[in-house]
Amino acid sequence: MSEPDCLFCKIIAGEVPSEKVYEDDAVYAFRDINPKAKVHVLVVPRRHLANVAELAEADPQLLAHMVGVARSIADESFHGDYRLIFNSGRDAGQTVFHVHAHVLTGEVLDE
Ligand code: IU
Repeated sequence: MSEPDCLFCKIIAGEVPSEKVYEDDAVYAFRDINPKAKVHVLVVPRRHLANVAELAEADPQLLAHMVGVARSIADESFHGDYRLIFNSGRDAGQTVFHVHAHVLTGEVLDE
């Protein structure tokens, strides 16, 4: 289920270092190296799927679980408010083709 050339598969496997925030059987969450908010965490399913549409089709419960993890991170680091972003496709800014949710929280966010 992991792809040999995928950066996030390597991070999940511990082959590339990351600052872990949370993990369970289904997801791994770590701090983005280039944070766009005081708290910027990437929530990544262990299962390698390319984008959010593929994930929603293959395993909608896993997508729902990721949303729950995002909410928990926001509960712990702020008062529960957060922005959740899935870039999907190169022209939308996706650079890593292993689906991930950007969780932005920890401060009042600009619009
Ligand atoms: P994107 O939605 O595919 O653009 O998000 C990829 C994110 O992965 C981006 O915000 C990067 O800063 C982040 N990232 C990282 O956290 N660690 C890395 O080693 C690399 C990218 I390369």
